[in-house]
Amino acid sequence: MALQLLAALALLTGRALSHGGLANYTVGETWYRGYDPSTPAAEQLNQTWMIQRQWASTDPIFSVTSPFLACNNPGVPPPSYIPVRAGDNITAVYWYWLHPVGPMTVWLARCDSDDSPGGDCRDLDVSAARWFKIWEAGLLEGPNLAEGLWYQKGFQKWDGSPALWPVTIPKGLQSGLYMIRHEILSLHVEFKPQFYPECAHLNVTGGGGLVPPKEVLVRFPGVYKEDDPSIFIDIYSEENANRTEYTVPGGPIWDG
Ligand SMILES: *[C@@H]1O[C@H](CO)[C@@H](O)[C@H](O)[C@H]1NC(C)=O
Ligand SMILES: *[C@@H]1O[C@H](CO)[C@@H](O)[C@H](O)[C@H]1NC(C)=O
Ligand SMILES: *[C@@H]1O[C@H](CO)[C@@H](O)[C@H](O)[C@H]1NC(C)=O
Ligand SMILES: *[C@@H]1O[C@H](CO)[C@@H](O)[C@H](O)[C@H]1NC(C)=O
Ligand SMILES: *[C@@H]1O[C@H](CO)[C@@H](O)[C@H](O)[C@H]1NC(C)=O
Ligand SMILES: [Cu+2]
Repeated sequence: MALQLLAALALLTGRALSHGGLANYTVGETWYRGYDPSTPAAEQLNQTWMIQRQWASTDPIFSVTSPFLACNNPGVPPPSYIPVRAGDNITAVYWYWLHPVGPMTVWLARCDSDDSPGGDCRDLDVSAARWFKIWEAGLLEGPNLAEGLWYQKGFQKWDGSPALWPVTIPKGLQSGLYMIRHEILSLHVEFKPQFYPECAHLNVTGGGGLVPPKEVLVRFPGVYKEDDPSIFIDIYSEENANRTEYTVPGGPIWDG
């Protein structure tokens, strides 16, 4: 059944069967086009409409210490920003997504912070940035990790149409320039986690005075550890056969 589905999807979309990624963003009715690894880079990089950091392929990042864990490979910054009001939703639009298991998280990092005053997100070193998690979802329900319903399985349509992932920009967040980082972590291969991060530049307006506390700020790479049982895991193992709890890695959520 899985193979038939994959074949059907390949026909429907006409795309090579591989992994996937975050294609576009919407805020309200406005669409913001992201980077497309199947279109020549020269037609996209530095275009005034570009708001997403470059991800050159749909391949995952396999290492928690990869320099590309923050914003994918190579992560070339775009010139523009997605304007969004604090408290509004931004929706990530994925091409069909085919992996069912693992957590999904959304992170922000201030570009013009004390660390980089007046900073443009173009100049931000995303591996040195201080990220905070604003959203997460893991195992929603089900008998165990392998067969349960994860958000990752639930958000995709399974019919070849794009998958939508909305999150709310914290209402009280201080206005300013931020990076937004969406990460899907796929755990369907034993002890071989696959990270799919994509980053875009945000111009947040209408916010409050809230700044996340130091305790929730993390770095990529850095926050994930080799021995984290939520990351290096065999979901099919006997010991996980009845497990219905899963802790999303990366620490607590700060959502204002
Ligand atoms: C994009 O702009 C940057 C900064 O001006 C420049 O270094 C880079 O070569 C440009 N890249 C392309 C593909 O034009
Ligand atoms: C993303 O936007 C591009 C350009 O408008 C469009 O060709 C593509 O179909 C969109 N992808 C998804 C998954 O919506
Ligand atoms: C806004 O995002 C939240 C958080 O994901 C979601 O629960 C809600 O349904 C979204 N609202 C809209 C209108 O998409
Ligand atoms: C961010 O938005 C504000 C308010 O619209 C605008 O004045 C400012 O120029 C924007 N900054 C960037 C870098 O786009
Ligand atoms: C899982 O549950 C089944 C059915 O109740 C039981 O037979 C099995 O021993 C349990 N396995 C573990 C590892 O607890
Ligand atoms: Cu994949």
